[in-house]
Amino acid sequence: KPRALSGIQPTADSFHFGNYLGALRQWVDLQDEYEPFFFIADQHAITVEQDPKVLRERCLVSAAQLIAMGIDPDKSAIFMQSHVPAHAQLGWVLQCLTGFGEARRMTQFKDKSAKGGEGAASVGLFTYPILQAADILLYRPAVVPVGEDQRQHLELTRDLAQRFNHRYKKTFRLPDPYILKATAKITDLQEPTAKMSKSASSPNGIINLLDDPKVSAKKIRSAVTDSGAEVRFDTEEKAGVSNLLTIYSALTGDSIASLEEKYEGRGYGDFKKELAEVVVEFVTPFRNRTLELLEDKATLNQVLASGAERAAAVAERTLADVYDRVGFVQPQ
Ligand code: AQP
Repeated sequence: KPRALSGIQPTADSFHFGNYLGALRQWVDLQDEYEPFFFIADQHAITVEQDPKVLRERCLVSAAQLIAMGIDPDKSAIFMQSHVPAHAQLGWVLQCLTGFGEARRMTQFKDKSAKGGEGAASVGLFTYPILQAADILLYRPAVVPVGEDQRQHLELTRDLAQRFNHRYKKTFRLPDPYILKATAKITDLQEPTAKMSKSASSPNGIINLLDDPKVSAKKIRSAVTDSGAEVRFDTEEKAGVSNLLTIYSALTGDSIASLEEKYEGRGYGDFKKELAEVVVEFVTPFRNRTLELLEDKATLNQVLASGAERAAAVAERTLADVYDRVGFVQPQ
């Protein structure tokens, strides 16, 4: 089977609808067709300051959420990035292959360092896309399921793979991003042209999977729409309504067209109220399952240990090839 690989940062108390609909749902769907490797990017998390106690807790909550949403530890290797040292080791080799100007062009660094100024950002935040390239290339995956915001990093990954293959010997597979157009960018409920993001200005713009379902329902009901009254998909004129339609369609499997028809002649109030019910129906069992899984930390840790073992077996083989090809002496 071809492999699939992706990761997610454990940097919030809960994953949000952007993470879920943009990427994580695809992880679940790809499990049968691909050999999947899914990791929690704790090393990426510390590119910005983290409270160690909170980070450790969030790592386990992240693992529990992945399992609760349907990532099956028997099918998929679920692991912590830091448990597989080959990520950081290949990251170094790839850093030596990356141009400074090339790294500078990454828009996410520009965005994320904008607040405190470039001088205040860590070097790790700057080189993070290169570590991400290592995360991916180690597993020689065919596809990397991510949201639209990761497209540029995937392009860098392909460039670095190609450069290495060309300079040394064909070692890496050029991975394709797996981005579902319909849900590639879920937007903020209060600011419907911006990406739904944990660093959003208002918590009311984000639906967290682990929030109290009543709170999520309220956030949907108070989502920003427009002064019109027609439930119609139009990202230019009706960004808010379009985003809600996207979420509605993704959660129910109903097509956008059928939803437009369903709400024809009815106002936004009805539409939002019924979407809120759909959301509650989705998040309630998810949240209960996650909390249940968190009661048995020993089992969670065991899933992570066996995931890391499976991942390391693949990653170490790739790293050995890389070390050999760049001219390192093999330890005897
Ligand atoms: N709004 C979104 N729409 C679609 N996909 C999204 N992803 C994130 N936000 C959206 C996808 O989720 C996966 C995990 O992303 P991450 O671990 O890099 O988390 P993130 O991008 O740091 O999440 P945030 O909330 O967007 O954080 P900040 O505020 O730090 O930028 C990725 O596949 C991503 O594409």
